[in-house]
Amino acid sequence: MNVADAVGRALVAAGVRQVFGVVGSGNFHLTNAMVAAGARFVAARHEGGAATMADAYSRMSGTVAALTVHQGCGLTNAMTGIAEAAKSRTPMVVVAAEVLEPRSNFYVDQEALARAVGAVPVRITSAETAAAQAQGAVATAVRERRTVLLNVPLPVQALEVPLPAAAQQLPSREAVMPDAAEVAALTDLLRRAERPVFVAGRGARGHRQILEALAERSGALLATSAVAHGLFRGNPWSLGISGGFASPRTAELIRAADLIVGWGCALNMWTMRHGQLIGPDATVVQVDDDTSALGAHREIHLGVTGDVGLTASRLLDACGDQQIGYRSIEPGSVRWRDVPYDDSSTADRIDPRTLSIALDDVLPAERVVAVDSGNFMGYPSAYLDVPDENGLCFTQAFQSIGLGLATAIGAALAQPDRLPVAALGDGGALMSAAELDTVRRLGLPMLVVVYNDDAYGAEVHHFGPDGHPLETVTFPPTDIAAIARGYGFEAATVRTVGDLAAVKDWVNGPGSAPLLVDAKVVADQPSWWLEEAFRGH
Ligand SMILES: Cc1ncc(C[n+]2csc(CCOP(=O)(O)OP(=O)(O)O)c2C)c(N)n1
Ligand SMILES: [Mg+2]
Repeated sequence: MNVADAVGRALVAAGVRQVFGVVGSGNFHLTNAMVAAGARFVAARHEGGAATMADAYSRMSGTVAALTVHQGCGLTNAMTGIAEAAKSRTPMVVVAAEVLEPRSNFYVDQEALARAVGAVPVRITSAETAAAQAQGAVATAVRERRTVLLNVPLPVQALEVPLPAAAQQLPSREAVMPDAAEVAALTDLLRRAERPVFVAGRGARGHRQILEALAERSGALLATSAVAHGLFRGNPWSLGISGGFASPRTAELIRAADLIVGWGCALNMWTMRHGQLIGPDATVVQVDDDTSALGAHREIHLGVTGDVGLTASRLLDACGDQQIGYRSIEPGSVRWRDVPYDDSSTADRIDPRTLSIALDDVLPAERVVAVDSGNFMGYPSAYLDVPDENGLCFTQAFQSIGLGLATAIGAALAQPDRLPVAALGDGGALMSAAELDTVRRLGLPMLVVVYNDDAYGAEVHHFGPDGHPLETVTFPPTDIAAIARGYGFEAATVRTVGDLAAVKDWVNGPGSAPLLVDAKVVADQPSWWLEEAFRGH
């Protein structure tokens, strides 16, 4: 056995079951070794897509996926997706071939690339250490929630390994026990609060039950950040998403809270609308198992270092009597789709709100939604209902456009019983169009919805009002439906609600091909969240 085989085998032994990539000579043997050891490999058409597929798969499956790339250019192509994963603390391993000879065409300082985007570089250095170093890479990804770049130099890959790697235990992250004094301090705050609101973030995913029980006991209302959307779905005291996507009623109720507890949630400028959702007299608490996250985005009154589940459970034990808290009010509807609006649809352009509501009605409840970046992104995020915290995959930590389609692919493979929905702008769709091939090749029953305004709408609305020239950010119409048909999709051009009959037919049909909807949307207004974001800046 050589090092390439040993590394592939060790990665799978350590828990990697799903691999995405683009295979070149440098990662050919590594990839085949992972497949031989039992992993599933999905060939993407661009490494940028492969990186985000692995990221989304890890997020929506709770496992650690791998990305495999060719040395140098394979890795640089993947960097945007790797940056997104690293910023989101996605446990993921990037297995990259590497050349160490600076005169090679493929040479680039791969370690520096990893560091530049917050990924952890690791290198396989010898035959003797190969298996342990590969397993160590997975362990770092899982235990420290990091995106790890595992560099495997070509000369090392070819070395003979004397013994096959021994089987080992799968790494896991240990739950951090909260400090008793910090729990006591939060117990006290919860007991005294009259209008407590819990805002659950990524770290709260998987802890619905205990958080609901504690919220019930302390009379708290429940909200989430965008990355935990769906966590409290169906709870009558759930306010939905906190932040830019919050409905007016949700924002009003959070703004009136006297205690805000962020659970595994950064309470960053997006989730707290640049602080505008925090009332002047509100006490702000953060619970996180990573001490460095406490107070990283805003001033907090109390930080509790601890696992969300363990901390909530300690608090429930300590809280004592049931309290009315914030549950004396009538929350009313907190859904965006119940907010009245003037439908701006014309004969040949559909209002993006009308489009989103109609889609919400026609799509099955069991869905997994991925949203790209752009002016349009608030509509699918706020108007499309999702079944639980694995129903929206939100790869927006780097705010890159072009990740939405690959996100939907990774999420679809992680949640195979759900209808995958990719909501994209025309800019993001055209940037990532190569992965339409991957959707079709995998036979995914995906709906791709393009909110097509023939523009980089975010820029148009940012700069248009000041009278700047917009030729660099506006485009002649592109027939994205025709492009999709070329990739083997069914496709529909949608200008009116009536045109959405095609989606209904597709949902009720055999689903033998994915469907792309090229929705020509009204483009004269910036979306509400973008307007607010501009104001915040
Ligand atoms: C990789 C990348 N390039 C550029 C940008 C800047 N940018 C932000 S939104 C946007 C326009 C996106 O256009 P589209 O996908 O059509 O969505 P729209 O804003 O029109 O709704 C651009 C270019 C970015 N965020 N990411
Ligand atoms: Mg656009």
